Formats: sequence, structure tokens, C-alpha cells
Amino acid sequence: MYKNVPIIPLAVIGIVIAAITAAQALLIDWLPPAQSEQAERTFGLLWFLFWLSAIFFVIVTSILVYAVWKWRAKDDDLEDGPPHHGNTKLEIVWTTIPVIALITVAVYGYIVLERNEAVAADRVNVDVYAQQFNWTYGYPDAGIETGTLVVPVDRQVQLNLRARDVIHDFWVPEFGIKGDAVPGITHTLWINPTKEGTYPVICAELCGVGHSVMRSEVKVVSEQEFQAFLTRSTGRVKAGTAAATAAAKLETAPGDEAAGKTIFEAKCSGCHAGLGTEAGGVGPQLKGTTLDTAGIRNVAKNGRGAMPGGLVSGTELADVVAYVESIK
Ligand code: HEC
Ligand SMILES: [Cu+2]
Repeated sequence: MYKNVPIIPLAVIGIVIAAITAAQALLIDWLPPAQSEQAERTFGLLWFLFWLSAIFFVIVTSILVYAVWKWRAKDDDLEDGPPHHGNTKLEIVWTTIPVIALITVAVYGYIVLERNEAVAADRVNVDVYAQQFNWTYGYPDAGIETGTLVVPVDRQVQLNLRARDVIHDFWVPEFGIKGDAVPGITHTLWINPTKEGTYPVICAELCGVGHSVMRSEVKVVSEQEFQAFLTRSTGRVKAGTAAATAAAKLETAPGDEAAGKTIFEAKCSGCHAGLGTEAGGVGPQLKGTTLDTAGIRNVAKNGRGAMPGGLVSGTELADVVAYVESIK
């Protein structure tokens, strides 16, 4: 019955399509390096899905290309063609194989989800606040808040995602998973970072005009450095004047001028020329400003007129205010 199958032309077409499919999969760097246990599992599942789909894609497309080429109707041929009856054997085969494939994918996917969400007893709890257009991170156990996420390596981090205005989405590509921050509810993500380093935090949900700049960083550090970070930040909170929230405490604590200069260069110098000492930018020259410390802090934090708010918060705000004070 299969004597008529055109093995050679089908094989040639199949090899060409398989080569193109494999080349675009292998020659392009689709994914960042996996830097969390979740990323390793998720990327593994992703590639499994890809190659499984690629096999079916090559088979179906090869037959399609061959059929289009071989049995193309002549230009003046308006007939319907001869009638066809079903082929039971073929139908059983093309039902059974996808059923097995889908069950495999479902089981594999379930296992990955189950492991990705296994909660560890010694996890670090971090509250992630998304807001147009910045991220802040609260450490409820230490009572502090920062603008950069700092987490220890080889220990689980539980991120409690919250939004203060509209829907945002917390995404660190290297961590392999992302989660929506939705007003009114808390969405939880668990990450087990596997390698020290600094990775970008990106908002992956269109949330307004500043969406594309809604970024911050996550620093994965050793357990020792993490403890030092907690102690240092807690110390800074204590040094600050009495204020209602931990965030406000950090913002009013004495800032670091040198750190502020670096932050200014990254976040403010696009509009304030000469690192704030010159006129001629989108924003005014800050040298010679008549604002007092609280006034500078207020504009730097909340913006004013054409200047956007939310660029800096927590210790970054304190540092940048110290810098502006120093050039004023
Ligand atoms: C998108 C451009 C832009 C960015 C980025 C920007 N600014 Fe501004 N800034 C402005 C504009 C425009 C004004 C004038 C606002 C007004 O009064 O209408 C201003 C005003 C200010 C003022 C008030 C000056 C005064 O004397 O009244 C301060 C202080 C200031 N900016 C600090 C900062 C700091 C600190 C940063 C970085 C965290 C920053 N700006 C980032 C555009 C910008
Ligand atoms: Cu956002």
C-alpha cells in the first residue's frame, strides 16, 4: 500500500525544511543564560516544546510542499477532483500520536510548575511594589525599602507582587519566569537564584507612557553580602529622621554624595546638562537653585511640570539629593 509513497522527493524537501528550522533555532541566541533553578526548568520545557513542534512542522510542511508542487491544478482546471473516502489506519495514527504528545507535554509542564513553585522554609520575603514608572522593594522582616532588589544566591526568594496603580509585570529574563502585579491582589513568585550577578528588572506589561523606562536591577549576592546589605540599610533607616514609613525614613536619611553622582548621571543627566551644573538641557540648571533640601527631595521624587516623578526612591533618592545639595 505504501509502494507509491514518493520517499526520495519527500526526504529531500524534509531535509531542507529541517535544516532551515534547526538553523534558526540554533544560530540565534533566543534566551539569556539561565540564572535561577526556575529558568533552567522553564527553558528546558521551552526547548522540549520547540523541538517537538519542529518535528511535526517538518513532517507536515514537507508533505504540503510536495503536494502543492506535484498536484497543482492546471490554470484551466475548474473541476472539484475525484471524491475521497476516509483512511481508518491513517486517522488512528494521526490521532494517537498527537494524543501521546499532548499528554507528555501536560505531564512535563505539570512537573516543572510543581517544582518551580515548591516553597522553601528558609526563603527570603520581599514585597515588590510596581508603580508608574518604577519598582520599589520592601523587606518586611527588616523593615526597609530599596530601589534595587538585592537577594542572596542559592536561597529561595519569595516575591509578593503588588501594584499601586495599573497592571504591571515583573520580569527578570535571566530568572526565566515573570508575574503580573495587579492592583488589589498579591501575586507570588518564587525564585531560586543560582549565580551571583546583576540582572535587569523589566516591566513586561504596557502600563503607560513611561513603560519602556520602567526598569530597575536585581543584585544576586552571597549570603554574607546580603546580611551586610540588610544591616547597612537598617542602620540607614535608624539614622534618618522620624517619619511614618520605612521608605520615607530611607529617603530622608543622610545620602551619599558620590553614589548620588552616579545615579544622577544615569537617571537625570539626560535632561539636566553638565551633571546639573549647566543650563541648556531639557531641565533647568540645578546649580544655583533656590530650593532647600526638602524642596529638592520633593521635585526629585515626585517630579514637577515636564519633569517625571518616580525616577528614584529609597536610598537612591537620598543619595541623589545629597549630590544636588553638593553642587547647589
Ligand atoms: C525628562 C527630563 C528630566 C529628567 C530625567 C529629570 N529632570 Fe529634573 N527637571 C526637568 C524639568 C523640565 C524641570 C523644570 C520643572 C518645572 O518647574 O516645570 C526640572 C526641575 C528639577 C528640579 C527643580 C529645580 C528648581 O530649581 O526648581 C530639580 C531639583 C530636579 N529637576 C532634579 C532632578 C533629579 C535629581 C533628577 C534625576 C532623578 C531629574 N531632575 C531628572 C526635567 C528632568
Ligand atoms: Cu509597568
